[in-house]
Amino acid sequence: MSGAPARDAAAMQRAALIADALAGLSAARKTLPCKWLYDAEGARLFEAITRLPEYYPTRTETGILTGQAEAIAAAVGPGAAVVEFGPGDGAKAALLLAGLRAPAAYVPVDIAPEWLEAAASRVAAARPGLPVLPVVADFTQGFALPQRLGAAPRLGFFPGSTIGNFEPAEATGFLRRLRATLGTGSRLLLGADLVKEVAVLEAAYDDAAGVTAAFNLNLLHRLNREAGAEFDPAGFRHRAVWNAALERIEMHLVSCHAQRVRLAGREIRFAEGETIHTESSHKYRPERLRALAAAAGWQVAATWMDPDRLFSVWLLDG
Ligand code: AVI
Repeated sequence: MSGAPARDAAAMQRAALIADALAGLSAARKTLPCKWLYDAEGARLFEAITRLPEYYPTRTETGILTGQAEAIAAAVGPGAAVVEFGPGDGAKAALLLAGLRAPAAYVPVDIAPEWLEAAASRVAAARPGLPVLPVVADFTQGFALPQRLGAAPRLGFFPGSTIGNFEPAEATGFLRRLRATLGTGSRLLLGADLVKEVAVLEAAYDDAAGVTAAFNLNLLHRLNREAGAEFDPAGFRHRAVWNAALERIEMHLVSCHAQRVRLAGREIRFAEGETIHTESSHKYRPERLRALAAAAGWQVAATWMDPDRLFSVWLLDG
């Protein structure tokens, strides 16, 4: 995108950010949708999080995809068209596609065209000759797959445990829409993080180097940059806490003192210790994940876990 369409898209994004911020920060319990964590700086910080010693999900899932490549390829079968939702840098797709038998195509789907380029070129390098057909779309909504896929069996790919960032009811709706997009008879390879010791979970979301804190606080910098807000990020601190009742890690920004912040012509008041809830990362027990999938019309075909049962990869039949 360039010129006027790019400016229009940026203006629409800014309007949506302001609307979400005003709605979320006017609520009795202040909240901001976690999708706004990912501007360019947020994406860079998230990339750094995935390499932290405390953040086990990425390396554990990668270990499963590598160690179980044969079993996954056998269960998926030959000729699959792999449709990845939110491919990031395409590293996991490259790993998956390297092991699959005669895949038909790779379709990375993302709302941001710049992400698609990175994924497309990494996969093209890992699997030369494989048709790579990027689609710019908001994959949380329905969208059309490229006609060129023909009758190739579809394998949706949603690694990384991003399913955990949805509220469970939203996750069901999302998985149902994926099934409608991919078509009946399709399959889905899904990564899901598992419930485990609280200390391990809290450390993964509050690392010693402070990268996750910077990732969370970047949301306030983003509101200042893009929405003309007047946050003093030094007046807030990062908190990651396990919510045992809802089996999720919550990220909050805690106001260090009573303060007032201007945002889009409004004044937002914070009491000392009041928080903005910025992200939930739900952790699943296998039986809950199975029930979630079933409620969305998917049946479990196979499950793979690491020996320490930190993380799980699921093959679902639609
Ligand atoms: C993208 N998502 C799966 C990450 C997670 O673990 O919930 C986002 C994240 N937030 C803090 N650290 C990582």
